Amino acid sequence: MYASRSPNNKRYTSFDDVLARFPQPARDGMPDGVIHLGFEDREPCDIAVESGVARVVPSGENEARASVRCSSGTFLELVSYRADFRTLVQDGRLAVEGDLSFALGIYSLLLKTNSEAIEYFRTVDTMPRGEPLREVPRVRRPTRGQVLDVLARNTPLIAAGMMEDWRALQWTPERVASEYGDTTVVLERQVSISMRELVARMCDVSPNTDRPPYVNGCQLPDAMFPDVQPSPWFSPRDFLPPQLWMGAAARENPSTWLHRDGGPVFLGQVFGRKRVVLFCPDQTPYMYSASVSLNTELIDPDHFDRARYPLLARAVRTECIIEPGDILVLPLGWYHCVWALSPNISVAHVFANNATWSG
Ligand SMILES: O=C(O)CCC(=O)C(=O)O
Repeated sequence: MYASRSPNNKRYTSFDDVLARFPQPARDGMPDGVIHLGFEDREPCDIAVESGVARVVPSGENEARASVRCSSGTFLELVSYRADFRTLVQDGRLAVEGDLSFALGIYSLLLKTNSEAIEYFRTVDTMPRGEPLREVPRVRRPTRGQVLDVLARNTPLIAAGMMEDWRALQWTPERVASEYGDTTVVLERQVSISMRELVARMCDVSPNTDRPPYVNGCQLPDAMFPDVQPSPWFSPRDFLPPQLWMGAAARENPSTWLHRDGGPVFLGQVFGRKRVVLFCPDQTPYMYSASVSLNTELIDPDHFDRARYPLLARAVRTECIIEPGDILVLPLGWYHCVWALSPNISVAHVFANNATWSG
């Protein structure tokens, strides 16, 4: 599937393409409600979730559980994986009111049930494989050919020694606070915080804190861009803007819950160590993912309700530890759950879109 560039492109070209996606099944567990999409440059649109189905309904007739305001161009960028939700909110290009989780649920519905994406997931979920992977191979300075090979075989790899030209490898929380202290980043639930305050809070966490502050993939602030290099193997155009993952260890809890992403991920470890638990896409039958999608109901594969999720006990997992200078190459469809083992900084590059990858 990585052998050639697909002529098809997952990008929506018009708002009518978005509307054509409805009706469609809502995600498992999504509550009923209406989202009001108010555009600066076109008619508003309301989408309702009722009894597990999302459909377009006449605008303004129902009380909205959440409402979003932006230009239609921004909206198309957002749902085409061309812009990051948090960054748009932070930049004031998109405003959300009401139930944020509901708004994010609708957003993920638009992103993730795209028929091409479903086809990609189906392909990796069902491709023939040999023995389960016992250990993630660590390769020093793999070539582009080696990386293409692991992507084609859909197996992960730890690439060591590829970040030597990242100035970010010199980052420590203290250094980041002193160089980028006024820079704002976004924590979970859209809370903005200055880097200075984040570092102060993450370095002052009691070992018993279950959920210390964690920046979960917000767009790397512009000021920090020059310190990281895009993947050495591909063009910067193939990636979403780099994402920052930064914070303290959360006792036994994962820093980032179990999930999989819309494209292969290159997770560059900058400071501290991380434990990553991985499940191959062929384990999907045991993962309680809502049909073929990115999300699973499970959030922590170490602690879960065995009566409710009995199949997870059958899933084969692989674990690895990544250290500063490692890039974890995660091909499409691999579920991953991540624990920061200490104060931690990572930068991820995610393929923007399988279909526009220009290998
Ligand atoms: O480093 C983390 O906490 C999570 C990274 C991740 O899940 C991702 O890049 O998809």
